[in-house]
Amino acid sequence: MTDLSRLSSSVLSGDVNTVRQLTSQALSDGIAASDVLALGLIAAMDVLGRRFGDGEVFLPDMLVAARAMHAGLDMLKPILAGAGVAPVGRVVLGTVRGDVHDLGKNLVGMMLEGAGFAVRDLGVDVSPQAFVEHVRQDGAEIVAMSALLTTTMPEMKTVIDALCEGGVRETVKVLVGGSPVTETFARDIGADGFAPDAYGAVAVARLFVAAT
Ligand code: B12
Repeated sequence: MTDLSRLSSSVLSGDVNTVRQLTSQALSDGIAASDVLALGLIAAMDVLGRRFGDGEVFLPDMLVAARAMHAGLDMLKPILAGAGVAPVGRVVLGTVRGDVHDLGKNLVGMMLEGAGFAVRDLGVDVSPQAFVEHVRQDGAEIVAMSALLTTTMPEMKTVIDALCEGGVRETVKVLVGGSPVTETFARDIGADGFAPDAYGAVAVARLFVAAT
């Protein structure tokens, strides 16, 4: 049976080839993709965050590890996302302006796709105008925003203001998340929902579409 802690270590050391090999092996061993994700890939990012906070690792280490995590994520994506499911709702997703963290956002996108949502991923460093334009273009029911920095969290409120000014606030539900974001913050900025992780994001998005 594949040792998922070895997968975590490979992510931490940025060993892309071993990450691919162990991810593939874990799946062949019958380990659920969600466990490979949580116990192998995300676990590594948690360790990395602590080490970065303690000054033990630096930005280049984080970039190298993030690239390795992406290699594993790419292999899990088709499994987590499922196939051929009719869209249950349309989501415009992005990491807010000034913020380039995208691993969590990508997971949220994958899980939503897996739950049958059509997801327009605008990427990172997304301007408020881009959110508004794509809500209009796609006729989306949900805007999902990610922020990983305390300095970029206020951008979420700027996007909500832009949705109001653009006359589309009433047509969408706003879902926010990212490690520094809290339920209280979400309420304070006038978002409709918050979830602490990608699984929670799906649960809230389902409630949103059920209510429309
Ligand atoms: C990898 C990483 C990077 C990579 C990002 C690569 C990439 N492609 O994403 C790089 C090296 C680029 C980077 C840069 C920086 N980083 Co950085 N980074 C991290 C690290 C180690 C991991 C983040 C991560 O990917 N976690 C794994 C994912 C899966 O978790 P997640 O993002 O939290 O997402 C989950 C939930 O939050 C939620 N979620 C996320 N988005 C959404 C959206 C919705 C709608 C919902 C419902 C839920 C949801 O669901 C996700 C899945 O369960 C964190 C530490 C940490 N452990 O968080 C620091 C961290 C976020 N970074 C930090 C900092 C300071 C920076 C820099 C400013 C460093 C610098 N001095 O330049 C820059 C900023 C660059 C910028 N302008 O954005 C700080 C932020 C501190 C703060 N409170 O503001 C952290 C916390 C590190 C630390 N301990 O200090 N970083």
